[in-house]
Amino acid sequence: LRCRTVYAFAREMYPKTVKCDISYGTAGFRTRATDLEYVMYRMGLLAVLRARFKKAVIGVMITASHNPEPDNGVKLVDPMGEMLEQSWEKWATKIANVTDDKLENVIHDIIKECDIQNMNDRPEIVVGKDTRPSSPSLAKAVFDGVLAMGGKPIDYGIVTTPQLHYFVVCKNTNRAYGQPTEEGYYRKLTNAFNKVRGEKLNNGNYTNSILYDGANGVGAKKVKYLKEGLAGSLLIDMYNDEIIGSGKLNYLCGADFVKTQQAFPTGLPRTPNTRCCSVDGDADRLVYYYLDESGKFHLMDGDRIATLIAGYLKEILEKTGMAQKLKLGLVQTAYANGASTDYITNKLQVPVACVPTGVKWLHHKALEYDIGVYFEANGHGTVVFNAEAKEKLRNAFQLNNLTREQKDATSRLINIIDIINETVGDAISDMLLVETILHAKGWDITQWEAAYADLPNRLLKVTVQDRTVISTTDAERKCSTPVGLQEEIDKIVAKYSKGRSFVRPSGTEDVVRIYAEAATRQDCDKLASEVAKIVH
Ligand code: 16G
Ligand code: ZN
Repeated sequence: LRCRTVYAFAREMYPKTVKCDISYGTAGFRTRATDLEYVMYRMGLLAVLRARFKKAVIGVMITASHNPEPDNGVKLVDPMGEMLEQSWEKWATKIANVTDDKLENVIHDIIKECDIQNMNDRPEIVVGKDTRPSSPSLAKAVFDGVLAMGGKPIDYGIVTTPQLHYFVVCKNTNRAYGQPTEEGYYRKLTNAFNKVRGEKLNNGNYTNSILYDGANGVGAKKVKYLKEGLAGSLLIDMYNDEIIGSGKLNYLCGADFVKTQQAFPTGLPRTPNTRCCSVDGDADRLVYYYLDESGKFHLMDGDRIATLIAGYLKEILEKTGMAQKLKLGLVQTAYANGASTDYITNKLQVPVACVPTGVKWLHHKALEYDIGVYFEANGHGTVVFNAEAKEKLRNAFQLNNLTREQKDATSRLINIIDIINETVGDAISDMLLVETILHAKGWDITQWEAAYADLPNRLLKVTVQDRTVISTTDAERKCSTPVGLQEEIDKIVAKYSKGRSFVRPSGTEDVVRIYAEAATRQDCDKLASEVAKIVH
């Protein structure tokens, strides 16, 4: 009977309205909201199959992150907060593109190939959405899919993407990670933050206030609750908080705008030397920046945040006396500024790994360290601690053979773990972590910036007939096809001091991206345009 409901619903309520295929990419499905109802319904079906297969709670997040307001999207969240496992991306693509009359076949294929036997289980599917006007009706399509397939949808309403990841992990760890409620999330973060900060709210050149750009989205809505928990320990001055239906989501503001335009967002007061930060439309990215006295814009992107965090964790680990026992590492992508990689490798002496673009690669690699910091230059990242590392720290704290300094550092580090949302990059949690470190160091934003100077860099995109002819290797730093392209790039790059350039097909747009950096702005722009010419 249930199966009949699944297909009848599909035909009658959520017929496939779009002919051209879509594919489940690095950020799930993302397109115009008006083309997504049947996709959402089908993702509801798939989420239940995935949950039965994993015998765990699965998440569904409805968001198009930093895209314009008329877009929307969906991604599935795996049991430990990871992105949907790659081998299932192909099922997602298949189930989204099949015609209504073949939907049944695909579902049977999945059940058969994955050998799902517990088809009568009623797994929980936690569903969240961002503030887009299209999100409520798309969420209803997900619920209908979950119900038709016999799952139990749990509606978390409007939440940030990282909050949804957190809820999934809380549920699957039997609450060991925290309470699976919004209140539990704020309490965990703010309690830890307030504890580490202590009585002294300002320190050295650090002042405890910040200008916050909410991108007119969920990141603005949620900070209101965070502020209650902070109880004045950090003063967040909120801007761009017009939320539902204003049409202003991510418009001339937000982390993606600030990073890609390298420009100050609209809506914030242009007060010189003031620490500002922006989050994106689903609050999983964060960048910092300020204007100097002459009005010049200075950006602290994901690379800067990563080096600040990795440097600080190294320092504090040394103070705990456990630096030899716990392996710390940083994961970046090819887009990381060469100066940041240099600084972290040579000055801070923290090992750095490079992986392909996309959170799943970074997260996975970071798990190879005891303490793994990962960040994309665009501001998405977090820190993951393995279970053993946490246990070692907690055990050490219980022992009586630590010096006062070691004990303080250990307790600090244990609290810092609770400020961090380890399940995925989280703008709100990352902001609390950055503020904690700047406070501990007594730094204002210019002191943070002084650590190293970014190499001038440029990102271009070119449209080609078929971007799939370009394939890459060595974490996207080299092209393997078309044959000969890499040699040409190498020849061009060799002409420039500190030159570096690579090209890769985008995973989210029909374009090829070109990245270049060099010792001077002029060289960098020349390098980028020379490489763009040979890709065309
Ligand atoms: C997706 C990725 C993001 C990556 C971006 C690159 C996730 C959740 N998101 O948004 O990490 O930076 O794609 O886009 O993995 P591109 O392939 O178009 O350059
Ligand atoms: Zn995002």
